Amino acid sequence: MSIVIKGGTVIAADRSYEADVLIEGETIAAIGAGLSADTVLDASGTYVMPGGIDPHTHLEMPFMGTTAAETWESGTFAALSGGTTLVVDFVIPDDENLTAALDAWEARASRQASADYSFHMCITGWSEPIFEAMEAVVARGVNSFKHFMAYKGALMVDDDQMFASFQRCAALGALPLVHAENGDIVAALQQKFLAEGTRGPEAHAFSRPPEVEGEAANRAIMIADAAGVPVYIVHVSCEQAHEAIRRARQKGMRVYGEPLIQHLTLDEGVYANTDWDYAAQRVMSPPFRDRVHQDSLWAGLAAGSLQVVATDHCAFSTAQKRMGLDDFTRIPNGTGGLEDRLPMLWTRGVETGRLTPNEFVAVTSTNIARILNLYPRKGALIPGADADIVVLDPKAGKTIAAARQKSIIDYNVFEGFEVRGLPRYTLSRGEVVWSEGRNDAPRPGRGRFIPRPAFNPVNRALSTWKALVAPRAVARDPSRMPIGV
Ligand code: DUC
Ligand code: ZN
Ligand code: ZN
Ligand code: ZN
Repeated sequence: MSIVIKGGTVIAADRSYEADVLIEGETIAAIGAGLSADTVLDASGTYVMPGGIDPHTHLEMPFMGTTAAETWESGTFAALSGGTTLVVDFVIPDDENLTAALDAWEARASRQASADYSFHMCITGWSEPIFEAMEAVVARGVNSFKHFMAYKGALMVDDDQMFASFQRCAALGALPLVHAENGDIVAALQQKFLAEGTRGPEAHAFSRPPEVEGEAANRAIMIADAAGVPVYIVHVSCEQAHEAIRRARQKGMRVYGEPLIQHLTLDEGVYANTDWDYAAQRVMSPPFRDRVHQDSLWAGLAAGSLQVVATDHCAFSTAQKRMGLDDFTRIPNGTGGLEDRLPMLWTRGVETGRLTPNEFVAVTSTNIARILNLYPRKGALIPGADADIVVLDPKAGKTIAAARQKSIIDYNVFEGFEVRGLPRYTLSRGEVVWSEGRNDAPRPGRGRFIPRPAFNPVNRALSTWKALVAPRAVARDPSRMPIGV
């Protein structure tokens, strides 16, 4: 069984050209002129791109006394309908048994996912068993570990725990990720606003100003430098954090920054809305910021100081949000975006001239494939790669509406936004899994776990702490060279 995508313009991160794409089985067989196959997909007038990769989701995650309502079934189908073919979800362990948590995530995902998936492991404490378990986790194809610098008393790790874990990542060839917000300051500000009687969603934003994010981003970067390991900062929302990343990269450090489509397009004014539900539905951490910060994030994507656009899809129903009706600190944190990321970024980024189509591909797919060691199986349209493809029609548009979405959430933070750049087709490992009006049902269980092997350890500290981390002699496997995006 072969498929040819005919008559479109192939958009890669580094060039654009007119060509047909031939798919045999699950992979790309050839790209060129005049190709033929059993099935022809008409791509005239469209852009043919590597499927979107969303490296930041929380499907069915237990969090803040409830569980994110978006399931693996609904979330991965929403992803495919919006051109995203791979999600990387965060495993949160209950205790020191990291592999048991990985089993639990894998069980949910394998039964329900219609898109491919991969995992990051969260490090929420530090102990000998966790140190040992990290190696077993890497052996199972999870080469990245996330650290929360916020959520004090719950998920937060402190500096000594983070430094220990970062050193372990360095030795294992794994990539540390951080949620950069100073959890001590957030906790103090939350208490201050509650004590003053400011209990609504607006206080959520007041309690998490850009300074707490900038401080934590700087601290994580310096700790990574001391440990001699690259670091990836999730949901960069403000200039202060972006500035820290820019400065570190300019000094030669491997530091990566990921803005979310929500922070690029929504601003803090949403928290002043007098409709409590409307404001609470938009409570996430970090909160949305003003336009100055949005401009900084857009500039970073164009300049290359920020590399990836994700969603942090962590979607709660309105009923769940109401857990915080009289106390903003109890509103479950999180917003959705999986289904809308590509069209929103196309409309607000490419159509406005802020990003080129090639930059769009880089920040939605290719860069993160390289950073997470998925490349070139994912993130590239080249012979031999998985045929994960989005055929994006720049003229096809819609008005975003919760009433018509694939996500099972009862609202959408982009409600009423006009977007263009919808997928005419989405292919996952050679199968047409979405075509408007035709493939419009989820196929639970067809998604596969995609393992991500460790990198060769980098072990290069630039700071005066260098002596703490003597470089280890490692056998260099050229297929696993360190990331560089
Ligand atoms: N932020 C959120 O808004 N939700 C999930 C976790 C996080 O860090
Ligand atoms: Zn400690
Ligand atoms: Zn986070
Ligand atoms: Zn998150």
